Amino acid sequence: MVKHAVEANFDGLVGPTHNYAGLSWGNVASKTNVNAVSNPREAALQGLAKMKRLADRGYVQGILPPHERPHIPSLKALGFSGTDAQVLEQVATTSPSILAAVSSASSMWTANAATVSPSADTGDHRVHFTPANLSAKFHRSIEHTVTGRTLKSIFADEGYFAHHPALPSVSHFGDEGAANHTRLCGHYGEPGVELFVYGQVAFNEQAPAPQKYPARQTLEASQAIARLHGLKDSNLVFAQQNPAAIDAGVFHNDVIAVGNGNTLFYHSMAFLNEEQVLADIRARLTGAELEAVRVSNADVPLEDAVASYLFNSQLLNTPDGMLLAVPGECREVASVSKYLDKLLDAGGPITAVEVFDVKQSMRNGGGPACLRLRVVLNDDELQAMHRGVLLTDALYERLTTWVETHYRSELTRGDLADPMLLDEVRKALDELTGILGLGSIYDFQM
Ligand code: SUG
Repeated sequence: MVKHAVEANFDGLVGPTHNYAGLSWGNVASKTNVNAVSNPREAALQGLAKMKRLADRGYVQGILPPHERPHIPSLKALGFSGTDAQVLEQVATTSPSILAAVSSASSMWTANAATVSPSADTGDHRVHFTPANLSAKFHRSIEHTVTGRTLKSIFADEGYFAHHPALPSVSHFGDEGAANHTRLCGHYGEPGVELFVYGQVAFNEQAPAPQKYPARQTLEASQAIARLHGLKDSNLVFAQQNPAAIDAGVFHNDVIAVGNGNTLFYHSMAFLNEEQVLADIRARLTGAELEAVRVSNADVPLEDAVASYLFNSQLLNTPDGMLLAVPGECREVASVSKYLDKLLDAGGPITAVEVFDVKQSMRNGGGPACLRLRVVLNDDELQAMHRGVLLTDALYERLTTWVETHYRSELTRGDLADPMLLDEVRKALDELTGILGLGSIYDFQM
């Protein structure tokens, strides 16, 4: 019997060290805004406001906490030594780029936190989680340990939830999590089609690959996750991202496509072999017909898709159809704004468009969809998880006050070596694990 299930969205709470360090080659916004002055307080409040608006609409909205940054254990592993203040001083003087990397608040983009397969799809009928190794970028490769601890703390009941360690942290198994994974289905509680999109085949140097920017996800990583999660061939599609799109700044598939339910909203340049991808999905999707909403390059040129992050929108069920929750930048790019008006007139599955302001995150290449990890949960699983991380009015108020108390409103690269900043972060995060009831998840708490 099909169980009733919902899609819960777990947004990353932006951390107190949110800054613009230009760390992501291949991510246009990250490079464009390098050294801009950031506003961590505004960034966190923008994220909370997005969560609140969606929670108010009745969506199940969860929170994943930020990570401890600057991350002193990573610096010690690289040979910096002494007290925390001495470590910070040494790294700031000799290797400021390493300090920037271990200070990034990049765990906010929880679409990259993990790949999650709902229990309706998996071999043992538990929800499976694999934190992404994020091995393509050093600053992100240090996220998976704490991500794994957090997910285990929230989804602790082994009767319902299964946790795998991140894949081996080498380029052959480069894995960027749910940003390259979309699930299509009739109802959330029914078996779905898990679409894994990869940028490169690691063990075949002859296979098509981008020329300019790195492909962060390999086919081999996607296949490994499908095996670990016990997914069946009949529910799986592996699709290669168009290398030309990666070279135009589409560093994750969720910058050019988003799926929900029976609907895949995508740009004509998203996939290397578009027709085959659609045919593969159609052949496997049961209980619903695929609605393919294709945006042509004539309507929205690829560079406008990248600049506006049109496809990094959340696609959400409503009683009347689907809501596309777009970043504000979509109304600032003429072709995209025009397209959105046309989309609403077209009478397709997407029946509403709403704008969300996440500008602080957008300047680092993270739109509304990057900021959330989707976890499909049936009613029993929703009851079994730790509910202290689900947003309520009271929790929203509490977290807003927490941000206002602990966060700075200006941060530059020069501030990252300030030992006071590290103290502020630890104090704030210690309080946060208490607020969320998560127990000890950070290294400084162990
Ligand atoms: O990995 N930016 C992130 C953005 C991640 C967006 N996520 C998804 N598309 N799902 C990245 O490139 C920039 C940090 C800096 O430059 O300071 C950064 O890490």
